[in-house]
Amino acid sequence: MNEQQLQDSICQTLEKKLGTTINEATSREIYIAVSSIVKENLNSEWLQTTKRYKEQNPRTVYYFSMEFLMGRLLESNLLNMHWLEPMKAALTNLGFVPEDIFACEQDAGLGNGGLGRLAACFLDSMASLQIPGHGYGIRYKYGLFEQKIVDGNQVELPDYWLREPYVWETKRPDLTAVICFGGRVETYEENGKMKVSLLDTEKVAAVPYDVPIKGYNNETINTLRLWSAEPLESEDGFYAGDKQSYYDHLESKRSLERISEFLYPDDSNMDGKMLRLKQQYFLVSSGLQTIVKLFKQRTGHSCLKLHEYISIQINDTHPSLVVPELMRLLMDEEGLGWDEAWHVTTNTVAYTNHTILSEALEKWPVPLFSQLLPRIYMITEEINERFCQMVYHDHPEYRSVIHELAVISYGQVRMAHLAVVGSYSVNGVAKMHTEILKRSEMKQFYGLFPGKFNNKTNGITHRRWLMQANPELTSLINSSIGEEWKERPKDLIKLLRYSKDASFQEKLFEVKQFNKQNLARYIKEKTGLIIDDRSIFDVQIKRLHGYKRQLLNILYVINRYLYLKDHPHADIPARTFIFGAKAAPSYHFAKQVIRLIVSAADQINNDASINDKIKIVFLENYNVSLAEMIIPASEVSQQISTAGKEASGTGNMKLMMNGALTLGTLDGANVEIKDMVGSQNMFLFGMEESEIEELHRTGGYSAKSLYQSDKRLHHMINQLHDGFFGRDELAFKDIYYHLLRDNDEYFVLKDFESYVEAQEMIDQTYQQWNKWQEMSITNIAHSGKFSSDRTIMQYASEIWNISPYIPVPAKK
Ligand code: 26W
Repeated sequence: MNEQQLQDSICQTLEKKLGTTINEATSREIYIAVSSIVKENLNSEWLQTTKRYKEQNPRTVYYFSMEFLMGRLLESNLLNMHWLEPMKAALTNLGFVPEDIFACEQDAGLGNGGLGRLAACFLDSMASLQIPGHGYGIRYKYGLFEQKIVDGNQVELPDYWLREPYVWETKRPDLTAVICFGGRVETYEENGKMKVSLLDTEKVAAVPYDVPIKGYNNETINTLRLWSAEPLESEDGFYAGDKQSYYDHLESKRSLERISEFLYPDDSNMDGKMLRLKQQYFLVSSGLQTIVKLFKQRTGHSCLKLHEYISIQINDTHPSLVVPELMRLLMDEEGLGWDEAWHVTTNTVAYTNHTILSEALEKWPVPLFSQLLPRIYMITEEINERFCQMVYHDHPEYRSVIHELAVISYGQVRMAHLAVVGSYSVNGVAKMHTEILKRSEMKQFYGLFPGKFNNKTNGITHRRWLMQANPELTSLINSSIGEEWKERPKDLIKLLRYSKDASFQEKLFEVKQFNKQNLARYIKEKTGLIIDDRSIFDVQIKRLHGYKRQLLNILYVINRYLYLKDHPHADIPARTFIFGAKAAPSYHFAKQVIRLIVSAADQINNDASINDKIKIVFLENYNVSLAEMIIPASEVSQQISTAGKEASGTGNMKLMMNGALTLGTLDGANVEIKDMVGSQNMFLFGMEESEIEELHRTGGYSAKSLYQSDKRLHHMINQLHDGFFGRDELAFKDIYYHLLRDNDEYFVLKDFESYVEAQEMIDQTYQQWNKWQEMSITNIAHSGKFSSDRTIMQYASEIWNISPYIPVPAKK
């Protein structure tokens, strides 16, 4: 549709559907009109794709994830449909600001951070590469909490994102599945075969809500299927009047419906909550039941061939119950024998590991697990038994460590072991991360199954993170190297030709200034703070966690401030330090760090004596939409995790793609960024992973002696309780103890000096205008490698055995 047609269509929709006119409509009504026009248009293409899939029955991948951090969908749908430009024009003609209309959409915040956003980027890439691939997740009523800062502290508000109807979803009650919890297992014999039945279970309905995932510049629309727990309408759901009272019955029904109520806000901290295990089984069972049913309908084959048509990728261990649940369906429902079912299962399931932090490894206490899922527990025990037998007989060299490898051990079910044993592929998310898995974390499993292990370095969709978030940079790129890069992001490398081109550098600078002014305006609106758009925009945006070391950043800022107090005329460029970070509600230390950042901001932003050389901005409620505004305006990208701790990172890629220079450690995918751009185009600092390992091994690190011997550190750390923060004197004692008494788990003090040096390099380099631009262009040019299209191509060919479709050239 062209501009005029869109305009007419908006007016018609307002009148017919919303009973209003263009002159009276609110922004929200315009948003509803526009998005329903888009949705209607997608629906017919969606049907076509589904029809094609039905007829051709291609190999399909299902991406199982407890989190999909989708953000807003209107603008990305418009972009992928090639409607973005005409729609923006239509809205402008009608007297509206397109960005204000897009902002009426609530973020779908169904994820915590990196893992959930990765899943969203993967959906975009699968559809854009025309890979038959669908997402299966949970339709949480409440997404990740909304963060407010009140009196310097984080407070959490519920994110009731479904308050208004969600335009993008279609409820599919016809595909409802029934999920059973609890009960008891009875075995009996039938025709000489052992049969199992599960009795007296509590049942809940799983109702899917489908969201279309539109590919860029093609006709493919895949599906994100989100499951919602709802009351069962069958007789089973009614009160039978026997064992329980009516009210107890209602109560237990209610508790089952709470399964899809909210997303757990903990990222990287395993908490053995029964409800979370319920959520995991709920997702896995509804998804698998549907897949098996559809497979039989479409192919007419027995499930013995399931793995020839289907792969299931599990996003971390959260959905690893797919292994015993698929075994259950194949044996108890489809009549396969153990060996047949095991063959199918272990050729269907593939597992991605996203973390090596030990506190994040999922383990469930046996009593909880077996009570909630008695049949699944039986099968898991059998998997464990057979696996241990196999190791004992076939790998005598591992006999002494069987208890370390077992799926069930020390009264716990270890989900990572279940996932490794039950899948045909295990992948890490960056080269370094996969090497650590093979070398240490999963060393023994790697010894047993070397062929299963592989790397798939993460990626991000360049459509959302460059084309959509940064249209000005996109136009600049188009005008110099053409538009092929949109379909072949590696073509961005052609920009290298312009790295020293004065006119290109000037234009890049202007684009950055434009985006910085835009962000400065937003900051002023939200916080009242006026920031200098000529200062260096230095950002650290990610979940708050000890290992990500926001503490290192803010301690450095305090240190810089103390220096400026002593040297008010020092010739260093002004810097704006921008933070965005949510802390898990129960993570005390992380919340203290937020308080420290906000208190430091309070103190430093209001001290006129340093001539506005430092501003600190803590932006509340960091989420996908805020990231889309911050990233294009960023110049320094802080990726400063303790080496060996960040599995990959994906914010590092988004920032690099938008021309920010990385201040980072050799960790996660920073290593691969370095491989591409070279260390001369980044600011690297800090210990390497091997040095840290060495310190751990020898116990050769004492934060206290460093503190005692280093004057600067001493002075700075003392500020934590020496009156710098006035009323907050006692507030930061936990951070103080964390650093000194608990020996600085993440080596903040150890890396401090090297960090300061890297920061000084940044100040110097920024003053060499041409050099900075050149470095920035070099980073953008190499960022094509980090498109999730590359990642998905690798999953498709190396894990899923699905041939990606070669896209046709862009429509003009
Ligand atoms: C059980 C609680 C829990 C919840 C979430 C444990 C672990 C997680 C995730 C694995 C945490 C996560 O998001 N990991 C991040 O995954 C990104 C995508 O692969 C990586 O880029 C990040 O480095 C990694 O921290």
